[in-house]
Amino acid sequence: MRVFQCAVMGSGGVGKSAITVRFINGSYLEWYDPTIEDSYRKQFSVDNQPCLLEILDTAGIDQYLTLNDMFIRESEGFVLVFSLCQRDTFEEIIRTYEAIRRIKLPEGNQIVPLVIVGNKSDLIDEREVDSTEGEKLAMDWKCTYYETSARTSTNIVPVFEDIVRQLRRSDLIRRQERERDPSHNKRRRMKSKKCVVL
Ligand SMILES: Nc1nc2c(ncn2[C@@H]2O[C@H](COP(=O)(O)OP(=O)(O)O)[C@@H](O)[C@H]2O)c(=O)[nH]1
Ligand SMILES: [Mg+2]
Repeated sequence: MRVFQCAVMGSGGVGKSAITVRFINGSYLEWYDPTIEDSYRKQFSVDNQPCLLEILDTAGIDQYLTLNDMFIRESEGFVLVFSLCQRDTFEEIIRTYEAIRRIKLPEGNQIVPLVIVGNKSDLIDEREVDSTEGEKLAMDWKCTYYETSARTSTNIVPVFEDIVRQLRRSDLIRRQERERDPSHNKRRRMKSKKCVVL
């Protein structure tokens, strides 16, 4: 089965691990080691079709920017998480999005499967980012926006179903491009030959 690769990115403390683990095994732990980077695989069904999703829960350590670039290169889809209770984390996903565009679009990708997630929706009184701001960003980036709570398990599954739908759509577009223009693939391969020195 085709394995879709997606990365969960965003500032430290926004709930990337809580969201990922909630989706993978349904549990919620108050504390995860923030430095741990882990990848998980889950088989589930989206629109009555089975799929296999590999999720990389990044540690989001800002000083390792080159590492972030490597995750972006290796991933096909992105879940960009910010905390609804911390405005600076909303600004941070804009910077991550710019890095994704810089890396992904020159590789010949027309669109990048992406979901924006505003997490901690259960902390109603502490909200610093309005729903309309997330929705506007999603409109600008032509992607989708969800408000989640890993604590109450709100909207967690829809986030991952959505990224799978986008990944399938992007596969389909690529297949159609290939059928229309067989030399397209060769050009893409030539363009993407790169050497990364870390
Ligand atoms: N109230 C609330 N707290 C959350 C939620 N998601 C995560 N947290 C808490 O936020 C802190 C950071 O979560 P974590 O998943 O480790 O963040 P990461 O650094 O982005 O992986 C932990 O104390 C979590 O318990 C949520 O939806 N609601
Ligand atoms: Mg974490």
